[in-house]
Amino acid sequence: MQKRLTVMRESLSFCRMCMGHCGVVVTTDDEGQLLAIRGDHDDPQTRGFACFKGLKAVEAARAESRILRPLKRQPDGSFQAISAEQALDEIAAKLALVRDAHGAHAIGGYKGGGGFFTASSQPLLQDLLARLGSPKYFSSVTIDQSAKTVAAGRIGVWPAGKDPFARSEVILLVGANPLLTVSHNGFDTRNPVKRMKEARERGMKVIVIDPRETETARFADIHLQSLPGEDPSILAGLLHVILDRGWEDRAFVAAHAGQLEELRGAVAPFTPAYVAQRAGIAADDLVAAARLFAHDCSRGAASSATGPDMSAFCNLSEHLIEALNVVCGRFLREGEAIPNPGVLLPRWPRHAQVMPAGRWWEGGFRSRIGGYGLIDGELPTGILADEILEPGADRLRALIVHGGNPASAVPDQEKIVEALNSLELLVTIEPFMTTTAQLSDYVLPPSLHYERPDLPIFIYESLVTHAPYTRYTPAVASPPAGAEVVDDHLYFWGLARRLGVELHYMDAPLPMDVPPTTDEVLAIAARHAPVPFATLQAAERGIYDDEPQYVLPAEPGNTARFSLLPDDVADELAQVLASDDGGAAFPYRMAVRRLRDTLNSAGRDLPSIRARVPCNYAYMHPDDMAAEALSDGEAVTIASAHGSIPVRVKTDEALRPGVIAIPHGFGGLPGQSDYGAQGSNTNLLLTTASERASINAMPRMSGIPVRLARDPGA
Ligand SMILES: Nc1nc2c(c(=O)[nH]1)N[C@H]1C(S)=C(S)[C@@H](COP(=O)(O)OP(=O)(O)OC[C@H]3O[C@@H](n4cnc5c(=O)[nH]c(N)nc54)[C@H](O)[C@@H]3O)O[C@H]1N2
Ligand SMILES: Nc1nc2c(c(=O)[nH]1)N[C@H]1C(S)=C(S)[C@@H](COP(=O)(O)OP(=O)(O)OC[C@H]3O[C@@H](n4cnc5c(=O)[nH]c(N)nc54)[C@H](O)[C@@H]3O)O[C@H]1N2
Ligand code: SF4
Ligand SMILES: [Mo]
Repeated sequence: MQKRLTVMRESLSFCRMCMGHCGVVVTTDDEGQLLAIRGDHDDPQTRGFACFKGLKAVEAARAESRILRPLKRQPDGSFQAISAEQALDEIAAKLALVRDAHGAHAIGGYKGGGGFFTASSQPLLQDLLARLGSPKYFSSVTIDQSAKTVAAGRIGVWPAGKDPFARSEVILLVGANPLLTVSHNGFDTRNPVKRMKEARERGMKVIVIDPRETETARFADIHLQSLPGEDPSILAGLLHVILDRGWEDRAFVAAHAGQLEELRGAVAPFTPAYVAQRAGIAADDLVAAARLFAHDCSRGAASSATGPDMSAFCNLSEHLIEALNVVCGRFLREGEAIPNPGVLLPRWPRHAQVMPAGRWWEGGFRSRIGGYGLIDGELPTGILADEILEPGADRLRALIVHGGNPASAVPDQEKIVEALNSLELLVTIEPFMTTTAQLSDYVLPPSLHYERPDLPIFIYESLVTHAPYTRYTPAVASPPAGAEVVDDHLYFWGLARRLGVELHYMDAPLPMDVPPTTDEVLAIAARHAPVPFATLQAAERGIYDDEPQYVLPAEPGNTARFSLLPDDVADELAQVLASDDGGAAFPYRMAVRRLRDTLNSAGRDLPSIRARVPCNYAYMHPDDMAAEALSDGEAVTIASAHGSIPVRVKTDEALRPGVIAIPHGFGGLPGQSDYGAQGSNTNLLLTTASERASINAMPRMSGIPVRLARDPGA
């Protein structure tokens, strides 16, 4: 028998699993099937970097567990493959019934990370709901870092942006590990280890506030290894020291900030001694951090990631981080070049002036649940379960999930799963049988990233890409033979057409007679690019926008100011002073942390990822392990005031004593989870009832008081 010759083809593309957007070289066979992926050493942005989980895209595309045809749940709970046309007909008919019986408000949607990283479809769930007349749009953003939006809405915005990473003498990172997560708006994450080394070589100082000596903290000049949940005190303490010693940027504050004296008064109780005792750090280190940031250096901003934004008083922490930047004047000034003024997004004039606090959530739709308003056009996911469960005319009865896994990702897993189970219709656009897919009436499988043309996550381009750069990728691989998968946007288009509404991509109406190709949609996304779409498509490793944009002088007569201490912020600071640590019943604090080889709950079906990370460990400092007489791998139960989970413990010398760090995204459905095979879901320890933040309903997800018990069954 003659051996069949396989023609291999190499194409350039970029990974779209996380903000890293690593440039890669993809190898496919003569049928377009993925054979291999490697980092592209000639990529101008990421210079060869690519991570383990990103490179597992080959395995994901060809996985046995990948869903290749639309699935419909049967009365016995099993799933049957049906055609996409049948699935869309049935889903649209059911949505129409719900709309006719209960109004459009009964239909909602939740978008997760998979939906955000699909440029041709990322705004479409929200648009479909808006066209139907429903404000019930939720996303993973409000169980992530929406505190940043709240802070901007309470303190104000400097449209020119903060001091860029490349020009910083110092950066202050609060609860962020960009060297591992390749994700951060104050750090250059294009090959982050390389960028950190280069920045250190040019002399940039690094201050880190984190309970763990993370991959990032290892580069720090000062590491405040604090207890989780104490950022409000630490940040108020830094402001206290700075204002007390007169290290603020007086000219900037005089010109652009209001309520400095009120802020000074409010942070006065947060003396170094008080903060040290609360946060478990040395008072001298706090003063040293304030000195390095505010006195010794004059450029470079404070920024954060999930650590403070998932802990109690998240909105206050973010406010204080921004207050540090305001008080120290860490913003681009008139005449300076903006690192990435927007390549795909339209440019707009950036004046050296403040856009005053907008408090956008105070106008517009308000939920009957807690009176919460919209954060950046979204309802907070912290109330999603209540929106479904709470009886009443406005009850949510049908939910479309786009590239997300709320059954695993949303705090208080029991409650969110009960809510998802009680829906009249749950539809999930998702390539794998996630916990959410298991609960769904229909699962609609999309093509995976190398199988579709795409752009980077351009809605955040100025934050993510620290250069005026963008790129396009064509589809470089084909879905497996026989697969009935389409690019995500076609599912939204198919539903919109059947429901008789005209779908828009951003502001542009999509043709509703013939389904738009992915490139047609991307051309709309790229309509503001400096080159025609065809030129962008032809540029294999992307394009730069050579036209610099400079910060303009303030507009004449502009007197807008940052609000350093609005009343609600003052109230929250007072509440911090009155708060305690959970008491002796809960001697440890649980902290969030992420793992290098997994991305939230995604990829858990892949054998190679399972082999590396079979379950999530509870990481503890060796002293705590010794005090509890525990050794690596021993089974314990971790309990909060809300729930408990089984886990195995593992020593982590990088952690501070008193803290237990457990990664999220593991475990199956409540009651059906096998720890050894799946790990445990930390959202069973959390509640969305009593520990929801004001304004964005952010549940407390880190700094949770917990106790540990030996597992009697182990
Ligand atoms: N306890 C606790 N809970 C947390 C967190 C925590 O730290 N602790 N972190 C929170 C954070 S920051 C986030 S962002 C959320 C994440 O919340 P989600 O985004 O809801 O959860 P993921 O597990 O990231 O799910 C993404 C899904 O997208 C799918 N997907 C991948 N590619 C595509 C695609 O091309 N199209 C489609 N349609 N789907 C695709 C993946 O298979 C995966 O199932 O979780 C939050 N939950
Ligand atoms: N490998 C990998 N990369 C990812 C992800 C992943 O799951 N895996 N997820 C992606 C997503 S959705 C997101 S949102 C980003 C998140 O990106 P990061 O926020 O950088 O994620 P973490 O590694 O969890 O870093 C949070 C840090 O906060 C610390 N911390 C915990 N509690 C507190 C606290 O109360 N205060 C302070 N100061 N620190 C605290 C933790 O020790 C940890 O080092 O990462 C993205 N990238
Ligand atoms: S860091 Fe990993 S997951 Fe993120 S874009 Fe790069 S290869 Fe993909
Ligand atoms: Mo996230």
